[in-house]
Amino acid sequence: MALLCLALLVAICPMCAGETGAEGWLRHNDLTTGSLPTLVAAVGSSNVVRTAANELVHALGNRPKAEGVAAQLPAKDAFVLGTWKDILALFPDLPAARLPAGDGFWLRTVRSHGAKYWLVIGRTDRGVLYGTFSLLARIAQQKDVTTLEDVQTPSAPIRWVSEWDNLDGSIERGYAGRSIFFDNGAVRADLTRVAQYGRLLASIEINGCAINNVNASPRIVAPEFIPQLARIADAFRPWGIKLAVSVDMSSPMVVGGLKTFDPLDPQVAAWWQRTADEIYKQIPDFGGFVVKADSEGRSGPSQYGRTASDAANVIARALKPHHGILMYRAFVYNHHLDWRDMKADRARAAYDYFHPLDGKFEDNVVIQIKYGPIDFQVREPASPLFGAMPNTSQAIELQVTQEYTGQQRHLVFLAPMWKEILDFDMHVNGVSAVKQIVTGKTWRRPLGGFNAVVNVGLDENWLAHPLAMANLYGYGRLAWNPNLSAEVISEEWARLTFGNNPQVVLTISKMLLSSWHIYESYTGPLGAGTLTDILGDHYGPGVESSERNGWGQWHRADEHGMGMDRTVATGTGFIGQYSPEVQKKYETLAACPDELLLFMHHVPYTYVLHSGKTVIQHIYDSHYDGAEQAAELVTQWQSVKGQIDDERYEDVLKRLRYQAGHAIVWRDAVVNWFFKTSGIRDEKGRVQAGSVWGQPPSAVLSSAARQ
Ligand code: GCV
Repeated sequence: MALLCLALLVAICPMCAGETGAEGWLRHNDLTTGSLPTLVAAVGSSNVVRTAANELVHALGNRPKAEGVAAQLPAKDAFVLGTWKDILALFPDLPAARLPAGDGFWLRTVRSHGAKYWLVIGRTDRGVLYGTFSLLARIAQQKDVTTLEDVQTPSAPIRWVSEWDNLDGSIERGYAGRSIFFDNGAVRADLTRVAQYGRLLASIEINGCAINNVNASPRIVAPEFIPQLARIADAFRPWGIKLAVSVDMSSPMVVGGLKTFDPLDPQVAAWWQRTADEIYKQIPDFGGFVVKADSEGRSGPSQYGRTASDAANVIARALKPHHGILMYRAFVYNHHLDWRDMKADRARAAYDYFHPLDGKFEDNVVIQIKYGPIDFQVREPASPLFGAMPNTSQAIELQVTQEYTGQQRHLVFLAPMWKEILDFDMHVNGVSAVKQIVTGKTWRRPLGGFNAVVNVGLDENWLAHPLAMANLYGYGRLAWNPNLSAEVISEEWARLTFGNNPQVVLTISKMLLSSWHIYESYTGPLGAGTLTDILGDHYGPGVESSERNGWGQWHRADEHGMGMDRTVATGTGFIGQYSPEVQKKYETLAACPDELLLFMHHVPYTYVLHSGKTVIQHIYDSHYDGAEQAAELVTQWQSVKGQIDDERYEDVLKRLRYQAGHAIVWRDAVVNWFFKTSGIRDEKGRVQAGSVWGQPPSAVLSSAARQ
């Protein structure tokens, strides 16, 4: 066993210099370390444990103390980091029963031979790294770490992120610059940012990253590309992040030169096997593949009359000998639906395709299901498919990248929305909240978990809006422990990102926690979907764009009323895809919650909600309230001036002012459209008389920016 005592290496924390946001929540510049040891001992030879030790040394670096390499446990107080078998050799009295499963960790203080030790123990080396980050986060939040006894176990084995990067360096739905992975058709020469991203991800216990667009270039698995992928895997490896890639079903033809990609063709199976073998030869810890097939024009098994299970299984079998995972996306739907057909319904698609295939997948296939049945809208019910595949492993797909939720130009903290979905009880098998299903608990599945689209870019602060990083942080924390509350997560993030000043923490947490509802109220009323330009860039108001096309994001608003009738009784029958208990919540107007009313029912504008308002008055009021609250975000932020660094203060202020202006643009476009369409007056008289009424959006935005 090697025991390495690391000297504290740096005298000055280099991150204190500027507040660019590059360090995210890992600034390490507010640490009170008075009573803590100055020595860090890494036990064993794992590179990941060494990464953990270096992180600790780096973070505590203002208290240098050279010790060099020691052959045995230091005779003085120290942090001691290692995997269970190595730590047990040094501390044989530790109770083995406490050891967590999977990538879990155990933080414990012990006294031995007159010294005190802060043990960071993992069953795996990743566990040691996660324990170290957890310890540092406590120190940074000024929590007492003089005595520790904490065991944490991850909720699920799959805690991945997905990047929609293209090989030319562009990013589909990327809002923070170009790809950190690719440029000009190849992997970048300089992968510094990849390693830095690995560090951020590891600190929130993410263990896999699929680096390319699910609309995948077949070239990603071409023989000449695999060595390039290996370089990315090398950059991630010290942080315990497994590399994964998205693959296109037609790869055996396009890259392999075969005449077919029929998943049942033996030559196709052999090609996938050869490809997987080659990848694992060069990247032994490769995570696996993500597949988008038969969706939005992508190639897929339907071209050969085959099913999703045929397609998934041929690839999964190739990965299986190497312990690789195949994430097959349930985002499969017909985007040429007939909008005149009142029974047609895109929301039904995932269940209709995948439920009949339950139990037909290899055991290393995971069906990756978007949280709602449409597409990352500001409000959707939980996908009914979560409750319909008891014999298949599942993962929930979330979207950190704010495609429909303001594109990182609006502040929208998504953890409260994700919590509502994760906590939603599908009533299928006793313990059956979505979080219990996707983590494999409900049906005792061996695999399961989380994958979120993130789309970080070369922008120094990763996601463009400094406050958008709360979403990445929140995603990781929930994937690790979906029982955490949005309140706890927002406070943790605010402390780690902006320091421990109570007023700053309170203000930022409050802003984060209110932001989803604010955005919802000026963009997507009562579950109608985000009323945005769905045919273009999914940004800004575009009420009409959802209708009269095959994409199926219909809200069916006309002069009489609004909403999709998805009832069993008179509608598309979508509600019938849920368990009887859930059907009861949605099928009748009396039971259906206001916030999902227009997702489930078509009603006249004069229909009276549980809130006591009519639908039309709710639309008017919520848009005015939302725009007002967006303006209040500016005022709230101004209260932290001088209490945080100027760089991030000014950056956020500028964005919030823009948001306030854009909320007015949204408000006016939406209320005007509904007034013109319904002919029903706003009972508060604002819709005709509003002071900015009729101004072009550019005028509203520039006047907001000047405020
Ligand atoms: C990567 C939506 C997005 C697409 C995305 C797709 C998907 O339709 O707008 O950009 O494609 O979802 O999740 O596959």
